[in-house]
Amino acid sequence: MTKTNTIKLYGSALSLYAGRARSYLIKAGIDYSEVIPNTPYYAKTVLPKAGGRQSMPTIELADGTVVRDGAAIIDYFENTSGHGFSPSSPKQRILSLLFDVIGAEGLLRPAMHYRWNFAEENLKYLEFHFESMMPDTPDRKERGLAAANRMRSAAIGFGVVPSTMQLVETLYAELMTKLNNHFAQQPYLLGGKPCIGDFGMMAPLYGHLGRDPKPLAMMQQKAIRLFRWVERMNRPDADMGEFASSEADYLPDDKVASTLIELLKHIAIDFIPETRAAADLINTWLSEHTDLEPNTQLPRGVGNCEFEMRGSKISALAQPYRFYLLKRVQDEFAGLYAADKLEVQSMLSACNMSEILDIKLNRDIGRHNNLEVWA
Ligand SMILES: N[C@@H](CCC(=O)N[C@@H](CS)C(=O)NCC(=O)O)C(=O)O
Repeated sequence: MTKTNTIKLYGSALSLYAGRARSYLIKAGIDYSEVIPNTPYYAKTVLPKAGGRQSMPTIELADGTVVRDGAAIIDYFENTSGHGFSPSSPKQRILSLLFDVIGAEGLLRPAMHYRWNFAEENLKYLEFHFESMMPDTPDRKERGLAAANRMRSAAIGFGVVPSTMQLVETLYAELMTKLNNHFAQQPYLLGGKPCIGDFGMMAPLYGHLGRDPKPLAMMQQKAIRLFRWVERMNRPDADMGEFASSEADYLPDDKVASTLIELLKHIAIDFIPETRAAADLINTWLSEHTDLEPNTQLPRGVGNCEFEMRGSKISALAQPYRFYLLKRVQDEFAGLYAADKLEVQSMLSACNMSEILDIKLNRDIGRHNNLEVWA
């Protein structure tokens, strides 16, 4: 039975971004009910308060307040409950926010590839879920199929095409190994407790890569420790029985595991060139759109940027939202003491990630009416 008077999470089991908010709600012990946003009530009452943008996750509080966007949802609860999932020391704070960007925006290629390009393993499963997301009308099946087809073609925009598939697979196999190595040493990214970055990483690693049949089987067979992290992230307790130490807290003294540095070095292979190319393209676009009024909604993408990695050319949608999240890392860095800045710089340089502090858009992004907007 759906509980009344609790928080409603509008999402779907299949949704990449809903997986991030759901995991947070579970770990924070917040009572919630998950509902698919396909009802007349949602359309009439919730959607207008969500800036008119139908995106999952969106939450509705008992008093009718609506918060749309995964980062905003987590911010809302962090702000009202004392920042329980934000570490307090400099390197760990930076990494927590950086993994949030990487999870939300940086792993879309493997997430889309292993969902959409394995029909034999995934198709029936996807059809069921897309149909379930549609209102219960006689044409539910057709509408589900149409929505699935729209998503399949949108996925190509992130840069997975026949000529890049092999590279996407190779990089993902290496990523699984690096993640697996880390989660063999530590239950969560920063030790015995999840941080904001863990929730960000749940976006691609649960809804798609840790749940769709094809990549789930791969993860269970090739990266058991990573699979356990995914499972752990959806459980209310720390769920780390296989680790000898049971300290449910971040590593002491701002320590960062060496396995995390190795992981970031690998992620930098495409994250850095893509971030640089996307910023260039969006900044050019901004210079051609100087008449945008403040509070104009951000477009999802402004066109495709091109970059090279491991000798292959990739063309991928340049999304301003990546820079909305990245600015949070940069703002955090700007507020550090000089000595802490040096420590953070040396850590980022060891992972080939130094540039993330400098790559910026020429116009700030804010939030208005539950939408990300140009400031
Ligand atoms: N920035 C948003 C993105 C949410 C998002 O794109 N969700 C997908 C499902 S995983 C969706 O609802 N897409 C439909 C749309 O954006 O119109 C967040 O982090 O919550």
